[in-house]
Amino acid sequence: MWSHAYNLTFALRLYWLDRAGRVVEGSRVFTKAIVRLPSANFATGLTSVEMGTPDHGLALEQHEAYCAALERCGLTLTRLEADPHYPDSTFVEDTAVLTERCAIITRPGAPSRAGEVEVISEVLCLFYSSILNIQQPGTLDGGDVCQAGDHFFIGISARTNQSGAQQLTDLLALFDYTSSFVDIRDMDGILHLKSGLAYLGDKRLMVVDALANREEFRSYDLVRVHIGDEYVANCVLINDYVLVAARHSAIEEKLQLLGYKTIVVDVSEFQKMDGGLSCLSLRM
Ligand code: CIR
Repeated sequence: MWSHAYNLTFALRLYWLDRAGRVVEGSRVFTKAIVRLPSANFATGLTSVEMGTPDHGLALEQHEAYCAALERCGLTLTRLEADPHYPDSTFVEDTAVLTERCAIITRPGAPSRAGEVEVISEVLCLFYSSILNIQQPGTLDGGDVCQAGDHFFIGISARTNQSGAQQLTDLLALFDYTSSFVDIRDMDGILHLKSGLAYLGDKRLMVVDALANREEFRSYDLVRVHIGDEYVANCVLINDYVLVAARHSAIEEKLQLLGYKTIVVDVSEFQKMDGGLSCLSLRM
Protein backbone atom coordinates (compact mmCIF):
# COMPACT_ATOMS: atom_id res chain seq x y z
CA MET A 1 0.00 0.00 0.00
CA TRP A 2 2.73 2.44 0.93
CA SER A 3 4.82 1.69 -2.13
CA HIS A 4 1.73 2.46 -4.24
CA ALA A 5 1.35 5.76 -2.42
CA TYR A 6 5.04 6.39 -2.93
CA ASN A 7 4.56 6.16 -6.70
CA LEU A 8 1.90 8.84 -6.49
CA THR A 9 4.14 11.22 -4.62
CA PHE A 10 5.83 13.90 -6.67
CA ALA A 11 9.49 14.18 -5.73
CA LEU A 12 11.74 16.99 -6.80
CA ARG A 13 15.50 16.89 -6.44
CA LEU A 14 18.23 18.94 -8.11
CA TYR A 15 21.20 17.32 -9.82
CA TRP A 16 24.21 19.00 -11.42
CA LEU A 17 27.73 18.24 -12.63
CA ASP A 18 30.73 19.04 -10.46
CA ARG A 19 34.01 20.36 -11.88
CA ALA A 20 35.13 16.80 -12.68
CA GLY A 21 31.93 16.20 -14.64
CA ARG A 22 30.38 13.85 -12.05
CA VAL A 23 26.67 13.96 -11.35
CA VAL A 24 26.20 15.49 -7.91
CA GLU A 25 23.05 15.13 -5.92
CA GLY A 26 21.79 18.47 -4.76
CA SER A 27 19.17 19.19 -2.22
CA ARG A 28 15.42 19.10 -2.33
CA VAL A 29 13.43 21.69 -4.16
CA PHE A 30 10.97 23.17 -1.69
CA THR A 31 7.75 24.84 -2.79
CA LYS A 32 5.66 25.21 0.37
CA ALA A 33 5.89 25.65 4.12
CA ILE A 34 3.61 25.65 7.14
CA VAL A 35 4.15 28.28 9.83
CA ARG A 36 2.26 29.15 12.99
CA LEU A 37 2.12 32.49 14.78
CA PRO A 38 3.49 32.67 18.33
CA SER A 39 0.63 32.93 20.83
CA ALA A 40 0.41 35.81 23.31
CA ASN A 41 1.44 33.39 26.10
CA PHE A 42 4.35 31.92 24.12
CA ALA A 43 6.75 32.99 26.89
CA THR A 44 5.13 30.34 29.14
CA GLY A 45 6.42 27.56 26.89
CA LEU A 46 9.39 25.33 27.59
CA THR A 47 12.92 26.66 27.71
CA SER A 48 16.26 25.53 29.04
CA VAL A 49 18.11 28.80 28.46
CA GLU A 50 18.25 31.83 30.69
CA MET A 51 18.12 34.65 28.19
CA GLY A 52 15.17 36.58 29.59
CA THR A 53 11.49 36.70 28.72
CA PRO A 54 10.66 37.05 25.04
CA ASP A 55 8.78 40.14 23.90
CA HIS A 56 5.63 39.01 22.12
CA GLY A 57 5.34 42.11 19.93
CA LEU A 58 8.91 41.72 18.75
CA ALA A 59 8.39 37.98 18.25
CA LEU A 60 5.46 38.74 15.93
CA GLU A 61 7.64 41.16 13.93
CA GLN A 62 10.45 38.62 13.72
CA HIS A 63 8.00 35.91 12.69
CA GLU A 64 6.73 38.11 9.87
CA ALA A 65 10.29 38.76 8.68
CA TYR A 66 10.96 35.01 8.83
CA CYS A 67 7.86 34.37 6.70
CA ALA A 68 9.05 37.00 4.21
CA ALA A 69 12.41 35.21 4.00
CA LEU A 70 10.68 31.90 3.26
CA GLU A 71 8.67 33.60 0.51
CA ARG A 72 11.86 35.07 -0.94
CA CYS A 73 13.16 31.49 -1.15
CA GLY A 74 10.15 30.69 -3.34
CA LEU A 75 7.84 29.08 -0.79
CA THR A 76 4.07 29.46 -0.64
CA LEU A 77 3.04 29.60 3.00
CA THR A 78 0.18 28.07 4.94
CA ARG A 79 -0.11 30.35 7.96
CA LEU A 80 -1.82 28.85 11.02
CA GLU A 81 -3.41 30.90 13.77
CA ALA A 82 -1.71 31.04 17.14
CA ASP A 83 -2.96 28.50 19.69
CA PRO A 84 -2.66 29.60 23.36
CA HIS A 85 -3.35 26.03 24.50
CA TYR A 86 0.08 25.16 23.16
CA PRO A 87 2.56 27.98 23.84
CA ASP A 88 5.32 26.07 22.00
CA SER A 89 3.21 25.45 18.92
CA THR A 90 4.96 28.15 16.87
CA PHE A 91 7.83 25.61 16.68
CA VAL A 92 5.93 23.57 14.09
CA GLU A 93 8.98 21.66 12.90
CA ASP A 94 8.76 19.30 15.86
CA THR A 95 5.34 17.94 14.86
CA ALA A 96 6.20 16.22 11.58
CA VAL A 97 8.92 14.91 9.31
CA LEU A 98 8.20 15.92 5.74
CA THR A 99 9.99 14.22 2.86
CA GLU A 100 9.50 14.26 -0.90
CA ARG A 101 7.78 10.85 -0.62
CA CYS A 102 5.79 10.83 2.60
CA ALA A 103 4.86 12.77 5.73
CA ILE A 104 5.32 11.32 9.20
CA ILE A 105 3.49 12.81 12.15
CA THR A 106 5.71 12.76 15.23
CA ARG A 107 4.93 12.06 18.86
CA PRO A 108 6.60 15.04 20.59
CA GLY A 109 8.71 14.12 23.58
CA ALA A 110 7.46 16.93 25.82
CA PRO A 111 3.99 16.00 27.20
CA SER A 112 2.85 19.64 26.98
CA ARG A 113 3.38 19.53 23.21
CA ALA A 114 1.68 16.21 22.42
CA GLY A 115 -1.60 17.77 21.20
CA GLU A 116 0.13 20.05 18.69
CA VAL A 117 0.11 17.27 16.11
CA GLU A 118 -3.68 17.27 15.63
CA VAL A 119 -3.98 20.45 13.57
CA ILE A 120 -0.80 19.67 11.69
CA SER A 121 -2.17 16.24 10.68
CA GLU A 122 -5.29 17.89 9.28
CA VAL A 123 -3.28 20.40 7.29
CA LEU A 124 -0.87 17.82 5.92
CA CYS A 125 -3.77 15.82 4.48
CA LEU A 126 -4.09 18.65 1.96
CA PHE A 127 -0.57 18.07 0.69
CA TYR A 128 0.33 14.39 1.16
CA SER A 129 -1.24 11.12 0.04
CA SER A 130 1.02 9.18 2.42
CA ILE A 131 0.82 10.17 6.08
CA LEU A 132 2.21 7.88 8.75
CA ASN A 133 2.50 8.20 12.51
CA ILE A 134 5.01 7.53 15.28
CA GLN A 135 3.28 5.31 17.85
CA GLN A 136 3.61 4.76 21.57
CA PRO A 137 6.06 4.13 23.27
CA GLY A 138 8.05 6.09 20.72
CA THR A 139 8.67 9.79 21.07
CA LEU A 140 10.17 11.89 18.31
CA ASP A 141 10.64 15.63 17.72
CA GLY A 142 11.14 16.85 14.16
CA GLY A 143 14.03 18.97 15.39
CA ASP A 144 15.96 15.73 15.88
CA VAL A 145 15.66 14.76 12.23
CA CYS A 146 18.15 16.02 9.66
CA GLN A 147 17.65 14.97 6.05
CA ALA A 148 20.79 14.76 3.95
CA GLY A 149 19.75 13.63 0.49
CA ASP A 150 18.28 10.14 0.80
CA HIS A 151 19.77 9.67 4.25
CA PHE A 152 18.35 10.83 7.57
CA PHE A 153 20.34 11.53 10.72
CA ILE A 154 18.10 10.98 13.73
CA GLY A 155 19.11 12.40 17.09
CA ILE A 156 18.49 10.39 20.23
CA SER A 157 17.85 13.16 22.72
CA ALA A 158 15.85 14.20 25.76
CA ARG A 159 12.85 14.36 23.38
CA THR A 160 13.44 11.53 20.90
CA ASN A 161 13.79 8.02 22.30
CA GLN A 162 15.18 4.84 20.77
CA SER A 163 11.72 3.53 19.90
CA GLY A 164 10.73 6.75 18.12
CA ALA A 165 14.00 6.79 16.20
CA GLN A 166 13.64 3.13 15.21
CA GLN A 167 10.02 3.60 14.12
CA LEU A 168 11.05 6.55 11.97
CA THR A 169 13.87 4.48 10.45
CA ASP A 170 11.46 1.66 9.59
CA LEU A 171 8.89 4.02 8.07
CA LEU A 172 11.49 5.87 6.02
CA ALA A 173 12.91 2.56 4.76
CA LEU A 174 9.50 1.85 3.15
CA PHE A 175 10.23 4.86 0.96
CA ASP A 176 13.84 3.88 0.17
CA TYR A 177 15.47 6.26 2.63
CA THR A 178 18.29 5.19 4.94
CA SER A 179 18.85 6.46 8.49
CA SER A 180 21.41 6.47 11.25
CA PHE A 181 21.25 7.54 14.88
CA VAL A 182 23.27 10.29 16.55
CA ASP A 183 23.13 10.14 20.34
CA ILE A 184 23.21 13.66 21.76
CA ARG A 185 21.98 12.86 25.27
CA ASP A 186 25.35 13.67 26.83
CA MET A 187 25.69 17.03 25.07
CA ASP A 188 25.00 20.24 26.98
CA GLY A 189 23.28 23.11 25.21
CA ILE A 190 21.89 21.04 22.32
CA LEU A 191 18.16 20.45 22.70
CA HIS A 192 17.70 18.79 19.32
CA LEU A 193 20.13 17.32 16.81
CA LYS A 194 19.46 20.20 14.44
CA SER A 195 20.44 22.65 17.19
CA GLY A 196 23.96 21.60 16.16
CA LEU A 197 23.67 20.24 12.63
CA ALA A 198 22.35 21.35 9.24
CA TYR A 199 22.57 19.85 5.76
CA LEU A 200 23.85 22.26 3.12
CA GLY A 201 23.41 20.00 0.07
CA ASP A 202 26.14 18.38 -2.01
CA LYS A 203 27.30 16.15 0.90
CA ARG A 204 28.15 19.13 3.10
CA LEU A 205 27.09 19.60 6.71
CA MET A 206 27.30 22.53 9.05
CA VAL A 207 28.17 21.14 12.44
CA VAL A 208 29.13 22.36 15.91
CA ASP A 209 32.59 21.43 17.12
CA ALA A 210 31.17 19.06 19.71
CA LEU A 211 29.64 16.88 16.96
CA ALA A 212 32.32 17.27 14.33
CA ASN A 213 34.29 14.13 15.15
CA ARG A 214 31.35 11.75 15.07
CA GLU A 215 31.89 8.73 12.85
CA GLU A 216 28.48 9.30 11.21
CA PHE A 217 29.69 12.47 9.48
CA ARG A 218 33.04 11.19 8.20
CA SER A 219 32.06 11.03 4.54
CA TYR A 220 30.75 14.62 4.51
CA ASP A 221 32.46 17.97 3.99
CA LEU A 222 32.07 19.80 7.28
CA VAL A 223 31.59 23.51 7.85
CA ARG A 224 32.53 23.79 11.50
CA VAL A 225 30.89 26.10 13.98
CA HIS A 226 33.09 26.93 16.94
CA ILE A 227 32.27 27.41 20.61
CA GLY A 228 30.25 30.56 21.21
CA ASP A 229 28.66 30.48 17.75
CA GLU A 230 26.66 27.25 18.17
CA TYR A 231 23.29 28.87 17.61
CA VAL A 232 24.15 29.58 13.97
CA ALA A 233 24.49 25.86 13.22
CA ASN A 234 20.71 25.76 13.00
CA CYS A 235 20.72 27.32 9.55
CA VAL A 236 18.33 26.21 6.80
CA LEU A 237 19.05 25.54 3.14
CA ILE A 238 15.97 26.40 1.08
CA ASN A 239 16.40 26.24 -2.67
CA ASP A 240 18.89 28.99 -3.66
CA TYR A 241 19.38 30.41 -0.17
CA VAL A 242 20.62 29.58 3.29
CA LEU A 243 18.77 31.26 6.15
CA VAL A 244 21.30 32.29 8.80
CA ALA A 245 20.67 33.63 12.30
CA ALA A 246 21.59 37.29 12.87
CA ARG A 247 24.80 38.28 14.68
CA HIS A 248 27.01 35.51 13.28
CA SER A 249 28.70 37.35 10.43
CA ALA A 250 31.84 35.18 10.33
CA ILE A 251 29.80 32.08 9.48
CA GLU A 252 27.69 34.05 7.04
CA GLU A 253 30.87 35.13 5.24
CA LYS A 254 32.16 31.57 5.28
CA LEU A 255 28.95 30.40 3.60
CA GLN A 256 29.18 33.14 1.00
CA LEU A 257 32.77 32.13 0.21
CA LEU A 258 31.51 28.61 -0.38
CA GLY A 259 29.07 30.02 -2.95
CA TYR A 260 25.86 30.17 -0.93
CA LYS A 261 23.44 33.07 -1.04
CA THR A 262 22.45 33.93 2.51
CA ILE A 263 19.46 35.62 4.09
CA VAL A 264 20.01 36.82 7.65
CA VAL A 265 16.99 36.51 9.93
CA ASP A 266 16.80 37.74 13.51
CA VAL A 267 14.93 35.29 15.73
CA SER A 268 16.27 36.48 19.10
CA GLU A 269 12.86 36.20 20.80
CA PHE A 270 12.51 32.56 19.71
CA GLN A 271 16.05 31.78 20.83
CA LYS A 272 14.93 32.71 24.35
CA MET A 273 12.53 29.77 24.12
CA ASP A 274 15.15 27.35 22.73
CA GLY A 275 13.98 27.78 19.16
CA GLY A 276 15.95 28.44 16.01
CA LEU A 277 15.38 29.05 12.33
CA SER A 278 14.48 25.52 11.34
CA CYS A 279 11.91 25.03 14.12
CA LEU A 280 9.65 27.81 12.88
CA SER A 281 8.49 26.08 9.72
CA LEU A 282 7.65 22.76 8.16
CA ARG A 283 9.03 22.84 4.67
CA MET A 284 7.91 20.63 1.79
C1 CIR B 1 10.59 23.30 23.22
O1 CIR B 1 11.31 23.23 24.21
O2 CIR B 1 10.01 22.32 22.76
C2 CIR B 1 10.42 24.63 22.53
N1 CIR B 1 10.44 25.67 23.50
C3 CIR B 1 11.51 24.84 21.52
C4 CIR B 1 11.46 23.86 20.39
C5 CIR B 1 12.50 24.12 19.36
N2 CIR B 1 12.36 23.23 18.27
C6 CIR B 1 13.35 22.82 17.52
O3 CIR B 1 14.51 23.10 17.77
N3 CIR B 1 13.05 22.01 16.49
